[in-house]
Amino acid sequence: MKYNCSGSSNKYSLVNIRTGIAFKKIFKLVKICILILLPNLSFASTSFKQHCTAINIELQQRNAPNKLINFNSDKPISTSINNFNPVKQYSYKIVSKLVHDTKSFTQGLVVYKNYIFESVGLLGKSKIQKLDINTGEVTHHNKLKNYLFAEGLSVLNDNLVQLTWKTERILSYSADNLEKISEDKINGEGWGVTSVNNHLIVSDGSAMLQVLDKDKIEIKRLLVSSNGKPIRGLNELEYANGYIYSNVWPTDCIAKINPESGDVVAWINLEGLFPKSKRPHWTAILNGIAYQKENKSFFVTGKYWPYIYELKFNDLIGYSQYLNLSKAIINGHTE
Ligand SMILES: [Ca+2]
Repeated sequence: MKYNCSGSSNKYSLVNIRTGIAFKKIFKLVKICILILLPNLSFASTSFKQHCTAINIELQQRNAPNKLINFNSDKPISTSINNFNPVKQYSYKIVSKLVHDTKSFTQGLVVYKNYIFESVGLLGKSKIQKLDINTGEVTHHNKLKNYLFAEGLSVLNDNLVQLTWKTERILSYSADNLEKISEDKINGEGWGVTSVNNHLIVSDGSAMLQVLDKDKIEIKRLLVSSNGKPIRGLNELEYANGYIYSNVWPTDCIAKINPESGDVVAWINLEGLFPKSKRPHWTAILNGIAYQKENKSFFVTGKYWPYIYELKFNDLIGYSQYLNLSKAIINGHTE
């Protein structure tokens, strides 16, 4: 194409425009590189090392080997992100550590009457156990039938309730001695469970939580999203102080969820709690969250982890600023 520019000023304007376009393209490329590299740099500030974001979680789920699951009840994930607002990031403080059985494939954790109760999974190895809250020692346990794969655990009407993965059964136990009381039908896969006001909140690995009444009948569904993006892989749950806490498979991230809107209002990144280099298997992720009202403490552990950690959350460490950059790039503009 030949430009018919008679004046020198027009020529220079054209050069300036071309230079400006080139710089804009370079600037956009640099921004994309920063987005990809910065979260992984060891010297990056804490606010840039947030792996607990909708985008990073989706990436980890895609890259997880040997996926075990069917995400079966949520809508397809949208590729666009709207209504972007920075999501809070909380830090944590370790208050104490209790011994935890490294053979326990932890699927659920709950505190009740000053004991910790744990659900342990895998076919042929599933059980429920009661632990001393001061030492972590097992005081009682009850093994499940070999065909049941234990999942989440909570308390309803003073009894323990335990989900099973694909057998659509929910089991009830005495909190005193873990004797089985009843077994009921439940629909769909069972992953995590928590309770509030005689209702159960149940996850199935999708971005959708089911709310069940005391008779285990579904009365409501809640789509969980962060910045408008559904968060799939909701797993072990805990209700505390008006919010639902859920870890997100297969990460060590906990989402703090508004139970009315389903919005993730904060993330807690527990990746540093038990080093990945010491884990025996990629599935050895965080998968137990229990809240003790009296001390306002969270007890957390993971599959095969050697400790149950007593933690305090809350100190705000920042907002995931680079998410705004992600949004700009996804939407095709970087200004
Ligand atoms: Ca729990």
